[in-house]
Amino acid sequence: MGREGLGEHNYCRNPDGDVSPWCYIAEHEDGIYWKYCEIPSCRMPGNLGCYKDHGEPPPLTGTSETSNKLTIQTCISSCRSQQFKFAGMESGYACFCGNNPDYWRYGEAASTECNSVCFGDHTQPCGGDGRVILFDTLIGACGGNYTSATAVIYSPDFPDTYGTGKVCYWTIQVPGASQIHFTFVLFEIKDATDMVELLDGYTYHVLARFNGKNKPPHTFNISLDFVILYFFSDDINQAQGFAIRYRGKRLPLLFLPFSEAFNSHRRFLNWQLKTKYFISYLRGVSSLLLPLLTG
Ligand SMILES: [Ca+2]
Repeated sequence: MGREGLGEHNYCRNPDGDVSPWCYIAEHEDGIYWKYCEIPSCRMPGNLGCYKDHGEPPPLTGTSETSNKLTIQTCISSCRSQQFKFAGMESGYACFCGNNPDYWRYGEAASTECNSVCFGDHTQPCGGDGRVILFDTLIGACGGNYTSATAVIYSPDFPDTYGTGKVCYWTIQVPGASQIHFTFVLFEIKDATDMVELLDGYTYHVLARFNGKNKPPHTFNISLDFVILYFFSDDINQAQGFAIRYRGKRLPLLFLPFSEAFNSHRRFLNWQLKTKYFISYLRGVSSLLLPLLTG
């Protein structure tokens, strides 16, 4: 990849939240162009990779269709609406859906072999000749429920621009977390009417609101185990949207704010007292029962 880049450096990077890192290259016919780089560990989460397809049967055996307007998200949306977990694009115009856990069975290929442009968006990769690029259909969904310790949530229709009139909610509830750490990997919203909000999952109180005028910090923490992510778009000025990573964090008692530490200490004292009373209660009961049983 570095050898193909402009100059001697390896300038593969991903400033625009694309499906893979990329770099500018010098093409003989077209002048300067860009290509995806082969760095599998740097793929966007949910891009499952590039796989070989020998045709019969294909890696995804649910349904398939072709379209000369294919984009990554038109295929993902079609598969998602049919309740499939995976979506795959091939040769720029073919879309496969399926739930096959063994989609890798013909072998993984270099991501550079899945560089055929999508017929509906020439900036997106839609597989290759005998190569299918696979995605989780959760990408670009309008809403969902997340309980895993960490995940990345994308704006609706990602990596296409988000649609008009979207109203989406995602619940993020991480059992046992004392706070949730958020990172905006990508934030591209052009106007002040489209917005991303974070709400307290218990009270629905708005904790933060970000839009094209009020951009979010790169990372921030919310001291809750239950947060709701909300997205709204109006009818004009659509954009790429966002990708936000969250990670639930457990803090040791030592690092909890004093009031929380005091509360857990008080709960512990309450528990000790209750246990003590319960033991006394059992003793009392047994002292009543004992004469009955022995008598
Ligand atoms: Ca707008």
